[in-house]
Amino acid sequence: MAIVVAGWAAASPLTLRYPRAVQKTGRFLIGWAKVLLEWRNPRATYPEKAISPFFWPNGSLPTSGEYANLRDSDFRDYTLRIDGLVEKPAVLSYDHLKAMSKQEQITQHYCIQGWSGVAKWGGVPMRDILALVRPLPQARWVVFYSFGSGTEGGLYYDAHKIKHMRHKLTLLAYEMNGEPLNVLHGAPLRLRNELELGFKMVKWIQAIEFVESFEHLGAGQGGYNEDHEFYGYRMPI
Ligand SMILES: Nc1nc2c(c(=O)[nH]1)N[C@H]1C(S)=C(S)[C@@H](COP(=O)(O)O)O[C@H]1N2
Ligand SMILES: [Mo]
Repeated sequence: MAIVVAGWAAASPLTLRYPRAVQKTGRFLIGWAKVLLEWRNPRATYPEKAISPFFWPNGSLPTSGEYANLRDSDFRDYTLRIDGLVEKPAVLSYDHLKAMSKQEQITQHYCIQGWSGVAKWGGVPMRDILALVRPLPQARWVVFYSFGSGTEGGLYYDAHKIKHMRHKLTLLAYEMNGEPLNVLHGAPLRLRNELELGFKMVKWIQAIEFVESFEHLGAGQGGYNEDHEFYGYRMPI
């Protein structure tokens, strides 16, 4: 412990000064190992009795008038825009999404801060969305844009590997524990990608874009927390 604390104290002046370089060095040193970890499926589903009585919330709620109006009319007028590198861009209404075939799963959510929680999620599998919009061969990443901002301002977003969107547990969830998803946990729609950590599961989704690379978005690191908190863009559990 003493060695770890001493090493941390000695390195901090440098790591605080050059966080982006530390982020890139980390990716170089262990990024490949994280890719290997994505091959393993997490212990995916749990029984009803495992559902957590309290599920910790995280993130800043959207503050825009647009979001407030949608929320006040129970998301009746909500539409999800899906575009970018796809054959058939789409704008799907809340009713349309709920009329698509629903999938339910009980899974564990892991936040990088160290807490976790089990909940039942219900929604539209991303593979069905892919079948609808038909991504072009160049599409490698799928970017989820929120209605909400991150803690330091600027739109919250995150990019996901397209392969993960075909995973059987990747969901656009509109239900949590059998109830319509509440505002705190991401209404009307939030992502579940059970292969990744919590910060990648964008809440209050307003649009989805298929891209070849994410370098032109934000600070170019693949997501809000990757840009602002220097996290890696792949965070397998
Ligand atoms: N739009 C948006 N989505 C977000 C966040 C956020 O700040 N803004 N926080 C993320 C983090 S760090 C976690 S752990 C989960 C928390 O989901 P929960 O509030 O349903 O527990 O949401 C993720 N999605
Ligand atoms: Mo998190």
